[in-house]
Amino acid sequence: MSKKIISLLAALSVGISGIGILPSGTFENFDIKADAITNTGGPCGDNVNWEYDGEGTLTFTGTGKMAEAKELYLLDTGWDGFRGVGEIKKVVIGEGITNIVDRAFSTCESLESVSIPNTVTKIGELAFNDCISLASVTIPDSVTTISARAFFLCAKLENITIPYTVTSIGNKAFGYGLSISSPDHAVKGITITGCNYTAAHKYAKENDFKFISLGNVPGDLNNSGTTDIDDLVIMQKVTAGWKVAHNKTASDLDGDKDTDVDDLVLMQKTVAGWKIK
Ligand SMILES: [Ca+2]
Ligand SMILES: [Ca+2]
Repeated sequence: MSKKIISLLAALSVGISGIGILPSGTFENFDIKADAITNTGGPCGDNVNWEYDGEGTLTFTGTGKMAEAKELYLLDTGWDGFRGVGEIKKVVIGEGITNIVDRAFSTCESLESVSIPNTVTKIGELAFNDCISLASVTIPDSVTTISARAFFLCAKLENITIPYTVTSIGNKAFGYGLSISSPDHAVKGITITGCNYTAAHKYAKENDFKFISLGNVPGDLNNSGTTDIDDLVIMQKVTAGWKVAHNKTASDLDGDKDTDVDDLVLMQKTVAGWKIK
């Protein structure tokens, strides 16, 4: 679908919402009440609201899930009229919100900064598609899934750090699309920073992108990209004095340059699901 058509649909959407006849059921998981919609804010989930300040900042507040838009190509959100050049420059997603929906900020061509809280676990498909002004993004370590083409056509996004909590990265999630006419070309200078053997490492390898290693995931003694019961078993043997092959930098969890029972305790907590800083 051409950009002109998308813009037209967006404009229509705003027009419709402005005169209060937006049909209910626009979102799959949320039954919109037409009278609750204004062209500067409204609900987009059971407990999530959006608000546009008219000066470039789109803010989301609340808790839980943002609602998914229903149609594949219709952007279908209340803020559609502010996509495109010259409008949304900054997106602030409030602490407590757990996802960024598919196509949430697709074609927000002036978007320069986005704040993602460490409650978000999933970044949806095409969420930041064609955000041509976006030069940096911080992915918090709450995120586990970055969906296909999440940052597609973000030609300025050359450096991206992926936390080891991310276990799934979709096709062309980032690093692709210098322009709409060359969607298969890698972004110049694309560099991924992350831990060895993780989804980030695999994505960099598969796409032949430069990878800057942050070392193993803390506690990943067997180079699997995750820290789990297998690593704990190795750690128990190491701290009991056995000679077992393992990644020595990953075993020193508290950073005191030695591997001992303190590290074993931290490892037990990690494997039990505690977040160790
Ligand atoms: Ca491991
Ligand atoms: Ca130690």
